[in-house]
Parts: sequence; structure tokens; C-alpha cells
Amino acid sequence: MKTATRYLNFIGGRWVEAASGRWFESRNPADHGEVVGEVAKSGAEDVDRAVAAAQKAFAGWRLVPAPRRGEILGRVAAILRERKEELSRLLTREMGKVLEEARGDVQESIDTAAYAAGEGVRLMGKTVPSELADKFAMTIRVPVGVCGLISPWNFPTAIPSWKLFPALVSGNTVVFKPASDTPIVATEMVRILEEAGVPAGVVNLVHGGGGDVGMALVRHPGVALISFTGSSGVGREIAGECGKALKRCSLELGGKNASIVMDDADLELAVDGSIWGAFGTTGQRCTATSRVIVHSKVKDVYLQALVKRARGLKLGSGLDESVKVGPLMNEARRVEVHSHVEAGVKAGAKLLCGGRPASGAGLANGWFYEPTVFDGVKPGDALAQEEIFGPVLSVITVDSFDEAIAALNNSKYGLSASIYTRDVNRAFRAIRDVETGILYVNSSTIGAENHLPFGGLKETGNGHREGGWAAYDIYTEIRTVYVDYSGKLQRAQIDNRPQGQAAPR
Ligand code: UN1
Repeated sequence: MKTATRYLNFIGGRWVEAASGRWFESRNPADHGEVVGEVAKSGAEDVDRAVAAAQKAFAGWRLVPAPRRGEILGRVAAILRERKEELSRLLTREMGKVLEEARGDVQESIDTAAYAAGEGVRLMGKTVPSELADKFAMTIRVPVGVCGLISPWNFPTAIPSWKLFPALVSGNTVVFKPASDTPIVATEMVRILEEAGVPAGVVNLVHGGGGDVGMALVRHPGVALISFTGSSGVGREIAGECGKALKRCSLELGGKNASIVMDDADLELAVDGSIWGAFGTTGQRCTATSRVIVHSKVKDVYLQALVKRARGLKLGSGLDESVKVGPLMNEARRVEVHSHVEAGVKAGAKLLCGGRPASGAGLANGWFYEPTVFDGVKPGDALAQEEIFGPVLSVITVDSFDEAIAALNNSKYGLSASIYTRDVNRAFRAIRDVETGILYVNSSTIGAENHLPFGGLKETGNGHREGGWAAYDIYTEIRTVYVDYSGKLQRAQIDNRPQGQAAPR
């Protein structure tokens, strides 16, 4: 038997095996007989070593001028650009998304690196006037310390880059725990950081499961910040631990995103957007369109076109460029998606297409699932409430704009939303009234650009935003600095106020 390539942890600038000496496999979800590689199965001991290395490196890295740190990220962008095609292919093999989307994933990390490179010469603070004479007031940004970065498998290069690159440019050191479903792409990302010149100990990589490695990182007293993207259930547990330790914590969690299709919508555009939003990445995006809220006047025409398109989507290995829908990530995902579908059927929703694991030529060894559309779903039904993270779209019918907005907001999540309408007044009302962190007008619920803030309301997160300038609020502390050059004691709120008199109006 051919032995699989082995992928190691990266600690203190050295590639090392896990302390346990054990390994786990990463397999191709489109062909689960194919082992993409074996990966160091780590635990709390490896986390301890990685945190110690990151703490040691922090002393030097925080003093490297930010523009110099930015230059390293500039090199990261260049290497990613050079290796885009090869990385995209690896990403498709390890995670399953179709090649075109894998290229988009890698492109998002290139864009994030380029933005980070530029941010090295900004990292702006503010200067404001002091209320006292001969006194200067300003804020500066300082790094937080050792950051524990825990990333999901659905965007194996983009989401790690949203965390790693701003953290590094800001002067933090990191311990990175990628999803155990996509450890090999993550290893390549760290190799690129190493090649670009990130000093030893600044980036550390520890592979393994959430229970063994992730929670050890969350609970580690040497870690100052946790950034996590994943399920709301795990996010809640992490938030609890971080809360107890008063640790900075940024969470990007579930979504149950809806598109509103109004009676004046461009229906062809709406169908395009629904197909892309619901079945792109096999529905495995936090931003996936999981509900469509359609006006009764256009419902029949919209649904007919939608179902026809959904039925015609080609499934298969994402490496085949004619394929539109790849597999689900793993067997457990497929079991879970199917259980949501079965419960929906039982509850009386009308299954229009799909609804079962896909079979057929070339699909037997992958975790494929048929693109699924349900009609007759009510806003409060489980199908309209629970995040499914699979190719399942539920259609809710309404008779008015107000009813549509109420249905959209009837969710514990609030990541992204979209509205199809040609009426500018309705568009602006939606901009005002949706309870989501992201809204698209006349476009799908997916496709956020990296240089704008990304995140959501309610149980989607805890108030932070990744992406663009907003990410830098996660990875820096604000230090407020006063410089008094008067040479005497000046007391704020006291010395500049005439005694016993009201302030001038
Ligand atoms: C995610 O699903 O977790 O907006 C991220 C989008 C992508 C990022 C999705 N740019 O769909």
C-alpha cells in the first residue's frame, strides 16, 4: 500500500509531529476512498508548546514596524497569486467545492493579503484636541497578544486569511487551528507565510479536533484572543469560556439567510441568484440562501423556473469543470442534511425536487446530495428556522412587502439577506428594516467582498465584524495617550473651568 503524505504541526518555526505521535486522515469528499494526506493528531500538549512559542515571538514581532509586517503580507499575496491554480485544485480535492469556486476562495485570500499589506502603512489611530492647553491627545493601536484562530472547512483559504492576515499585520502572534476536514490546504497557507518571511514562532499551526485542540486553545491562559468561525452551538461554548476568562472573543456563527422576491422583481435575475445562493458550495456557506420569500403574484412563474434549473444542475467531482454542485463535506454532514429534509417532509412541506442522497454515475463514492426545493413552508417551521448547511431551499409565500420583511426577520440568525425589487422605495425600506449584518439589493445572499465588513446580528455573532477595516478592531487594542507639555499639573474637568461659574453657553 502506498503511504500517504504526512502533514505536520508548525511550532516555533519547526515542522513537528504531534506529541502523541498519532495521525488522522484527510479524505476527498467526492471520492472518499482517496486519502489526500495524513495529518498530525494533536492535543493539549501541542497547544501548550505552540502558545509558548507564540508568546516568546510576540516580544520581537510587536516591535517590527507595521509597514515591514505589511511587506511580508505583500509577499504572501504574490506567492498566493503564483500558486493560485495549484492551491485551488488541492482545495477542491480536499473540500469538494467546484474548481471555479475554489479559485474564488483562493482569490479572496489574495485580496485579503493585499489589503493587509496596505493596512501596514495605515493602522490608524486618531488625534483629537485636548481640553487643556499645552496638552496633546491621541489614540494608537497596539496588538492584543497571542491569538487563537479557529477556522472552518467551508472556505479553507479565505476564512483563515480573514483571521491570520489582519492578526499578523497588527503585530499579534498566532496559534492557528484549522478545521480537521481541511488541514492540508491550511498547511499550505502556513508554508506560504513561512516562505514570505514570517519569523519563527509568529505563526504556529496545530492540527486536530475541536475538542482536543480547539478547546485547549480557548482555555489556555496564554491566549489573549479567540477568533472562531463555525456553528452557533460551539460558538456559545467558546463565548462562555472566554467570558469566564475575560478574554477577547470574536465569533462568526450560523445563518438562515433569506432572499425576498417581490412582485416587481426581475424574475430571471432572482432565479439566477437563488440557484447560485442556495446550491453554490452545495449550500455550505454561512451566507447560503436557505429561504426564499416570494410574493404570491409571481410565485408560480418563479418556482417553475427555479425547479427546472435546480433539476438540471450537474453533480460530481469539482475537478470536472462542467460540474456545478460538488459533494457535502463528509458523511455526518450528509446524514444531518437528510434528517432536516425528512423532518420537513414529515411536517407537511411540499418537496418539489431533490430530497435524497444523489446516486448515478461517478457519484457512488462521494457525499453527494440532490439540490432540494421545498414549497409551502411557513416562517416558523423548522425548515425555515434551522440552519441546514446543505443544498436545501425552502420557499415561503407572502402577499405584501411588510409580510416579507416580517418573515425575513423571523429568525434567530442575522447574517445576510437580499431583496429583488425594481422599486427604490422598497429597496431603501429593506435597507432600513432587515435584521442582518449584510444586505444585497438585486443580488444573491452570497458573495461578500473581503474589503468590507462581514458579520451578522443576533445569534450569528457577538458584535464583531471580519473583513476590511473592521477586522482591525478585533486584532488591535486601542491605547489612549495624553502628552502634557505644559510642565505643570493640569487637572482635567477642573483647571479649565472657572470656579463657581457655569460653563459659557
Ligand atoms: C462563509 O460562508 O462562511 O459571502 C463565508 C460569501 C463568501 C464568504 C462566505 N465571500 O459567500
